[in-house]
Amino acid sequence: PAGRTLGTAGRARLRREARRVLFGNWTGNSTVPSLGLYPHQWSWDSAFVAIGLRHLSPARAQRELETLLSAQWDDGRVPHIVFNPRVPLDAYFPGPDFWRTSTAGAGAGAPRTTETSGIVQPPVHALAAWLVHESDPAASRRRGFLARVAPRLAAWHRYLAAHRDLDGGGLASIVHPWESGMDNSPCWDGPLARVTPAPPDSFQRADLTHGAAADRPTDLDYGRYVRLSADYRDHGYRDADAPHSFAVEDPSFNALFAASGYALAGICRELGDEAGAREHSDHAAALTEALVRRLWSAEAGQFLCRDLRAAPESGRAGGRLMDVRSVAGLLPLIAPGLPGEITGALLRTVTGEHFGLGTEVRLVPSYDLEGPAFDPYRYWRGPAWFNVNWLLERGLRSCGETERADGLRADVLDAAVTSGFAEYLDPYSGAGRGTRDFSWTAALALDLLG
Ligand code: 9YW
Repeated sequence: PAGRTLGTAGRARLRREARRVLFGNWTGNSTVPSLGLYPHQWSWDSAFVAIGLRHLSPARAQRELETLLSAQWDDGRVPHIVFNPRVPLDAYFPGPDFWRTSTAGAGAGAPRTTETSGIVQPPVHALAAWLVHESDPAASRRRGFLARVAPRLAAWHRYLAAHRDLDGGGLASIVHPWESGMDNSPCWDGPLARVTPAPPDSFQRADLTHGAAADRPTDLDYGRYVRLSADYRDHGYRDADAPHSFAVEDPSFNALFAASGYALAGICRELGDEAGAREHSDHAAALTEALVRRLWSAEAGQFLCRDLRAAPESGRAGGRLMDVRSVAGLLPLIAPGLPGEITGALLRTVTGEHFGLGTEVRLVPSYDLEGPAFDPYRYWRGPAWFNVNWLLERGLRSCGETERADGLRADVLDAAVTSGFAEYLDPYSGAGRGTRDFSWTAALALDLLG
């Protein structure tokens, strides 16, 4: 379907509604992704939320990021969840009584007085901080926003570079599916098959109280998520000699790392730190080079995930590329400096039969429309997500694909408002799935409104 353009009244309604969602989900220091389903602060959600909040209140957007970064560990990791102590323990699983980071994570430098999870999410934060600054540079300078967050962002990037390059090839690895932000992507089916699930009676899911079972990960997935988290916790969340039975190089995580590296270079330059700027842009360029060297598949016409625990192909880098087409493999479109032939191939893939942009679908799906695991309803196994489509819109625009970017922008705006700011959509019909009044859907729609 062609892009639908919102009229003036539609735009005003979207702005009003997005504001209602974001202000309704604001807790005083940060924003919850959703009041019922996700009642704490999530790491990459907060970055996307700040990108939208900057249009309503740059001060609040700054605060959102500062709150998250204040829960940073001494080793530099930014936890994927920061728990709100006022929320009942059984409202979300796994909660603070499972992760127990203030005690179990003491050796890795977890905060003593704030409970967090022990894993991470994609590093979108420097990009968000830079966009928040740009929305009102005078207000940002007055509060010394960038000077405040820059050392924490630099420590975060150092953590990923120093502790998560598990194969020494220049990319950061994820050690849990939740770290990708795309929890039950079919990419994880292979690597997870080697993980012994925790017994079903050893934990109690809370998500099914708010979401339909058919839209969510399965109990077997959860058993494996729990096993991986518990093993890391029981190792004190230390990365040295960690027993990670799941270790994957994810193109989306690393593309966001590269984009944030360039943003961090911009932040350093603004602060007059030329050496820091050079360091971060050199590192971002090296990440892009490593993405191409380790994860590009010319045959697939997209990036693939590398399973570091699989038997290596002879003569190649560690582990094995997985022949599974996730939208994660298209997100390097946002990394500046990709070779032209790769950008061209990515554009062919996103508009081809596997992802259908501009032809069969309303928004780009999370996984291959023709893949054996495709399911239009189940979470990251097919549905279209707003953060992914926002990133693709940005990537298309940066490659000069203005018309396609404009079309996608119009479709995202229309889908956001007609679905009631759904968490995700059936990519064909555009019908909302998952929870409603979802924060990053509202935030990123607001950002695309401009
Ligand atoms: C869960 C909060 C998070 C997102 C993830 C998404 C989901 C948590 O929700 O994971 O319990 O399933 O997969 O990307 O950050 O919105």
